[in-house]
Amino acid sequence: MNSKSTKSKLDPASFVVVANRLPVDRAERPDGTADWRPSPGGLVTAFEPIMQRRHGAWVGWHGAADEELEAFEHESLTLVPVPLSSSEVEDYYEGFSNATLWPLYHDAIAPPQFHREWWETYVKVNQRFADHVATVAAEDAVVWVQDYHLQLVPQMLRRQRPDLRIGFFLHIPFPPTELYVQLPWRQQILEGLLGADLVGFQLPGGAQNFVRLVRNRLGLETQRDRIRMPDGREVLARAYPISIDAMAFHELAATEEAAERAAEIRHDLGDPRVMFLGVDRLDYTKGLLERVQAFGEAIAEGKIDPDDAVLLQLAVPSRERVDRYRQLRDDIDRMVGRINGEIARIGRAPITYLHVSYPRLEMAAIYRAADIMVVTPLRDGMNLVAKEYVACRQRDDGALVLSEFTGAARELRQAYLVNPHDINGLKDRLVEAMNDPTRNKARRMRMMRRQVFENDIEKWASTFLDDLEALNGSRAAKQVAG
Ligand code: ADQ
Repeated sequence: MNSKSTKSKLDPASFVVVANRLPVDRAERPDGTADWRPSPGGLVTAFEPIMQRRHGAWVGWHGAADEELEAFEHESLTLVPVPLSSSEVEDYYEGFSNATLWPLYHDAIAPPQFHREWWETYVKVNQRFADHVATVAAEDAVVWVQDYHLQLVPQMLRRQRPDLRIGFFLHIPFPPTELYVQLPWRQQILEGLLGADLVGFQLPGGAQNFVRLVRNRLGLETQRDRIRMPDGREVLARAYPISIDAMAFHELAATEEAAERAAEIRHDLGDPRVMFLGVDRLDYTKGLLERVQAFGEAIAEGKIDPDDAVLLQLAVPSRERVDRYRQLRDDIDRMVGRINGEIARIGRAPITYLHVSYPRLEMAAIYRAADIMVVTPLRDGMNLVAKEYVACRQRDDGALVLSEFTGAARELRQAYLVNPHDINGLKDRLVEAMNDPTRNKARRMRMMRRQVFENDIEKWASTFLDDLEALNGSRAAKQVAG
């Protein structure tokens, strides 16, 4: 990978993405010097063409605390690292972002913690991100701010740079009023988001929650998805369900290599008749315990035959410095151990549970190998795993068991939808997905494949950006006219 540090002043960028993390991870060259590798993720894929068409920059933390780096070019992208100290990582990232906002926005599945020092650091760090953007953005540039870590950035940026067109997208759910109002800094966050011209959510429900809050709590005038600001601006709040690079996943899964790996994986799992699959970040919102429990009970009750079926569960550890995540990891380890201990025979465990992060090709092979994908979050903004599984089908086969509480459930209506809190219902759905006649499964999968291919990440990004430009077009027109 060719990365070169640009000590010289950067050319101003006409399109700027701002996210907590830069889209690269540091790797070491054989000679010990540092290099950067693109971190896998749909966002980079979505923005790449736009970044190349316009002069694009990405502003974000580079992942190491207490280190300041110069901006650098990486594969035609300008990357602008924002430094964070270790105490800022604790208070802004692990604290306010992941122990206050994350649980609060996910239905308070875990109790959100409110600490004033975390909030103060969140404000300080958001300001730093805004300052970096203000320095790199060209006159009239389009800036797209990503996610819950940076909800104050739109307002902070607008104060410094009223010329910019600012979009914001929230990747996680926006909670109902009753929950949101617990937040001691509820007003500041609403005002922070209202600095944007366009505020995007995964689902219409999130956009409606937001509009209702600004009307009732800030007393602003609203009309459907439009909010009138005291300064005469209009802010639009609308849903843009995110997706994946469906064709890239499909093509990866279609390769000879993936086909061979898929066969090998099934063989290594003991050539089961039915392979169930779970793929998640290890997070308490993902419903891992419920899934494993339902699978274990279905086996114990003879509804699923362990000689016939296995569950492969991949769970990449995340946020391991947050207490609640360590505790979850122990709970799942214990539950999987208990189920396997009670039911397994030598050489054959019903649940294979792995904490490994795999490259894309291996993921595509695993999806291709699986007969039944089980996605059971208690709350999830979208859930890309469900869409990745569908994209990796080579025919209208396989089945998706999907929680009603994911954003994806609104689009993938033909999945075997389930309430993951209802363990008996979940068990029944697993069994139904396993035993449903092939033609029923094919009908469901055909429609889901169409949905995923017609609504890919490229469409998501271009719809959002077209709306953002159109809005500003009309604002500019009004200014010219008025
Ligand atoms: P996440 O909560 O991280 O995303 P999700 O949408 O499922 O959840 O994305 C997880 C990604 O990690 C997928 O692309 C998946 O392939 C990858 N992954 C998981 N396990 C892996 C493994 N073992 N090895 C390699 N890759 C693995 C947040 C929100 C979601 C929203 C997305 C995008 O919580 O609701 O869908 O952002 O907006």
